[in-house]
Amino acid sequence: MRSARLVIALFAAVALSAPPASAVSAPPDVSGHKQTLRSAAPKGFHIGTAVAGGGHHENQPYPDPFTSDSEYRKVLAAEFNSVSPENQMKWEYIHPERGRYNFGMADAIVRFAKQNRQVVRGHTLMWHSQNPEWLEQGDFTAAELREILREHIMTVVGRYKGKVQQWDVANEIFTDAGALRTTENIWIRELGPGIVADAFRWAHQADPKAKLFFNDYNVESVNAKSDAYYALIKELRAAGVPVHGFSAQAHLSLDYGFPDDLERNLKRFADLRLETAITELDVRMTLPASGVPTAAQLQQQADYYQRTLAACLKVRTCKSFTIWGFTDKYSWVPVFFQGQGAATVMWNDFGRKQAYYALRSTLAKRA
Ligand code: 9MR
Repeated sequence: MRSARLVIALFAAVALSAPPASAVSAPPDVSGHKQTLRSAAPKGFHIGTAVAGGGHHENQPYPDPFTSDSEYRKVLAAEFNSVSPENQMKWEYIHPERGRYNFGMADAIVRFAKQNRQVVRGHTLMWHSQNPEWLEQGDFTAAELREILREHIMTVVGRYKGKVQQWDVANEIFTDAGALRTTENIWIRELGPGIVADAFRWAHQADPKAKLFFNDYNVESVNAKSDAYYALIKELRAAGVPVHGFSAQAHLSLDYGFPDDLERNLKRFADLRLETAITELDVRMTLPASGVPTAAQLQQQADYYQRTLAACLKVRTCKSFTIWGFTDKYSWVPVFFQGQGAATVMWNDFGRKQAYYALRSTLAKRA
C-alpha cells in the first residue's frame, strides 16, 4: 500500500515537472528582443505577477519562494514590470500583533521592485479575510477600531509612499449577490458602510499619488456584484471620495465559460474616468487522473489568458494586468481546490506553457 502510494506520488511529481512536449516546444512567436513579457508589452503597460510568500506557502514543504528560490527570482525580474505581494502586505502578515508591524518581507519586495524597475501593487488594506486574531477576537469599542484602521493605513501606506503605484484599498466587500459583507467584514460590521470612504480618504492622505482601487473576484462580467461596485463608486466619486480604480481579480476556471462581457464591463468603469486593472488572473482546471492537463485543456487555458489580456488592452484605462503567480510550483490553486491545478502560465520547472506564449504574442501585437 505504502509503496503504491509512493509510486503514485513520484509519478505525479515527475508528470508535473515534465510537461508534454507540445507545451514547451511552442515556437517563440515574437521577433528579436521581445523575448519576455515585459519587453513585449506596449509602452506604459504593466504586466505583473503576485510574489509568492506567506498565506498557503507557509504550510507547504518548501522554503519561502521569494527569498530562497534563485530561479524564481530570476524569472520574476526578467518577465514582469509590476509585482503584487501575494500575502506579505495583508493584515495578518504585516501587523501580526497590536502595535507591532512586520515589514521585513514587504520591504524586501519593494526593494527588489526598485532594483528591477518594477512598480508595486499594494494588497490590501480592508478585507474580511486574513486578519490577525488580535483584531478579529479583540474587544474594541467602535472608536478604538476606527483608530486601529486609521493608524494601520497611515502607517503602511505612509511607509511605502511613492513606492506603491496602486493600492487595493477595499478588497471583496460585496457578496456575489451584490450585498455588502456586513457580517464577515469586521470594519463594515462594527463601524458601518461609511468606513469604506474613510479608508480611501486615509490612504489618499498617506500617499496622494497612489491610485486607490476596489478589487474583487467574480466581477469580470456585468452582474449583480459588479453593478453594486458601479453604484457605490459613482456615489463615492460624487461625494468627492478619492477612489481611482476598479479591478477584477479574474480567478477563472475552465469548468466555467469565459466572461465574454469583460471588455464591456471594464469599459463602463473606464467611462466613469476610473483606472481599471486585472489583478489576479489564473485559469484553473480539473485535472485528469494522470495529473497532467490534456492538450485541449492547455489550448483552452491559453485562450482564456489571451482573451482576458486582449479585453484589458482594448480598454483605454486598463494599464495594469497581473497574474496570480507565474509557476504551478507555488500556485494556491491545488491547495484550495482538490483535484484542480495547472492554473499558471509555467510548469513547476518554469517551462513555458501555451498560455505564456499567448500572453507574449498578444502584448507584442499591441506594442
Ligand atoms: O494566494 C493567496 C494564498 O496564498 C492565501 O493562502 C489565500 C488566503 O485567503 O489568499 C490567496 O490570495 C487571494 C487574494 O489575496 C485575494 N483574492 C483571492 C486570492 C486567492 O484566494
